[in-house]
Amino acid sequence: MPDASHAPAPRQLEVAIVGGGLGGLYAIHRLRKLGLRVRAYEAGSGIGGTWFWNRYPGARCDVESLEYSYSFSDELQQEWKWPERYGTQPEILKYINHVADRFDLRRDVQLNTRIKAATFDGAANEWTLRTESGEEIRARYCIMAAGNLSTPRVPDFKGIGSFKGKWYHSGLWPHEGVDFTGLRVGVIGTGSSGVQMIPLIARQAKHLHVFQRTANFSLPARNAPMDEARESRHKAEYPARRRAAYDTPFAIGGYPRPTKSALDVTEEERNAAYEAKWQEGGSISYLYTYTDLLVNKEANDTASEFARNKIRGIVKDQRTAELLAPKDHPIGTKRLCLDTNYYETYNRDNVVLVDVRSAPIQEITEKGVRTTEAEYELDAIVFATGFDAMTGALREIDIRTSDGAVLADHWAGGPLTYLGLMVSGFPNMFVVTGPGSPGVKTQMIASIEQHVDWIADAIDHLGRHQLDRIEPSPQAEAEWVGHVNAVADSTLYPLANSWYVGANIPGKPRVFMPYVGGFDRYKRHCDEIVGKGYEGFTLS
Ligand code: N01
Repeated sequence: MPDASHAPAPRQLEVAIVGGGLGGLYAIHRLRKLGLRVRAYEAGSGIGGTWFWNRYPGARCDVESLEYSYSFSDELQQEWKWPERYGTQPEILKYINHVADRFDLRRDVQLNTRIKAATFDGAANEWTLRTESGEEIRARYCIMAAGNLSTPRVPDFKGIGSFKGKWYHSGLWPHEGVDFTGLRVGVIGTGSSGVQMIPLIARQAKHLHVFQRTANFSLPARNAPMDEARESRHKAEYPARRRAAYDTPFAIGGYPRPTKSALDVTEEERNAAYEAKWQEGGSISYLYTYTDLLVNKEANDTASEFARNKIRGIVKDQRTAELLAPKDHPIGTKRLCLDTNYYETYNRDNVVLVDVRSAPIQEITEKGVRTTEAEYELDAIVFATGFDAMTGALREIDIRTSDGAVLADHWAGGPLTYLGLMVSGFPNMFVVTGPGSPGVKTQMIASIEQHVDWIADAIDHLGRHQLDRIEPSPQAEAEWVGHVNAVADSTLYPLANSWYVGANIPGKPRVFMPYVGGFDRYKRHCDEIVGKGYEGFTLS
């Protein structure tokens, strides 16, 4: 029997942070500046969160590297050199490690530590976190920075245990890499991860079957080595560029705001504009062609059809081209993919697209994948099947309070938050880029910095006023959730079966989770709430 008297005393902190990715690391830096005792707990054996886990071939950020970086230190943004227009996973992980060293963050990150439970003691106003190995950590505040796309999901296919080959998930990629040379490979899933890895796996594998249930729109990334002149110009104007970016819906600068409706111009003019954006590369650029692509179906149809025609022009086999041309959702209402030679890959002799919408996967067999039509013999299967997005990471932690509130119950019908930052009934627990926040619809690091700054200011405010508890009112929370949904309903986003609504997880309540009103509006709103004395929150 373990002797309780020999159990180590719980660690006492002011702020406990769950997650050692971009959010958790910035929280350490920011809160330390307030003189607080903080520590982040990270399940992985290294820092970096999403960029630590997602090591599949071709993993790369779809926001340009000059934008996708921390802005909190001008020295940092001046000294770091991005070699390419879009950062690869190894480059971004190297950057994150550099940041950790430069700001001495590692000493407050505990690796290989998964938080399994978090309980709030209402009398002491204190959270107790419990790790998988039973360690306890006590802290007045808890910051959940556990990521939005950090709970990989392998569909519950019958027979998966019987497969004699090897299988992988994009979000749990082996550190040593995978050599597919000479192998018969199957990739299941054609979201951003699948679209990035398929061209590279096709070049290595003997044969590649791509199992597609739903076609996704993908635009050319037009990746290239960093243009030095552009980099110097950008760096010379970094602070102003960041400010300008924060004044846009996606928190990404450098794209002129559209001024016209797609329906106010001739077809010829429209197609010329889409063509220019297609050649320029990048998703924001394309969606910024006209003001109404995400709010007016008729306008969107023009952009969707242009992209479909591009696919028809690239892919030689017209049956394959039609399968790849998405028709079930307006362009941009699911996360737009960016690719390098994705559609071209289907012109290779060793690549076959299998439509598992019309003939669904029935089971994984010893030999490979069996659909209702055929069995495909494979040596390796890659699941690019996505994540339990936005709520998965918190669902895996047993979060409750001493007066009986359980987060899983509170969120049974879908996640409820105020500003995406806090949950009613769960005082002193903050969430970084959670449901109800614009995070996933923006340049993520901008949202992370804005959220963490807001949280740090709130904690500082409480300290300066000898207060030790903050929580949103149920009414403020309900109004925010209503607003998030009303904003989504005024757009075309709800027309897509995406992970934004939890559609990829069987049984998950269908609720629109991200705030799509724009980073600029959101940031102003958060600031106004502070200006009104933390309106909607109870401070005590
Ligand atoms: O996952 P996804 P992801 N049978 O959920 C299919 C970010 N990200 O890892 O649409 C057959 O988008 C599923 O089909 P369907 C980015 O925000 C960014 O690719 O459900 N197929 C879909 O095709 C992105 O949006 C970057 O019908 C099944 C695919 O698997 C998010 O992460 C790179 C299936 C899952 O697509 C997630 O992207 C990578 C089944 N049972 C990721 N279950 C960049 O920055 C699922 N699928 C570039």
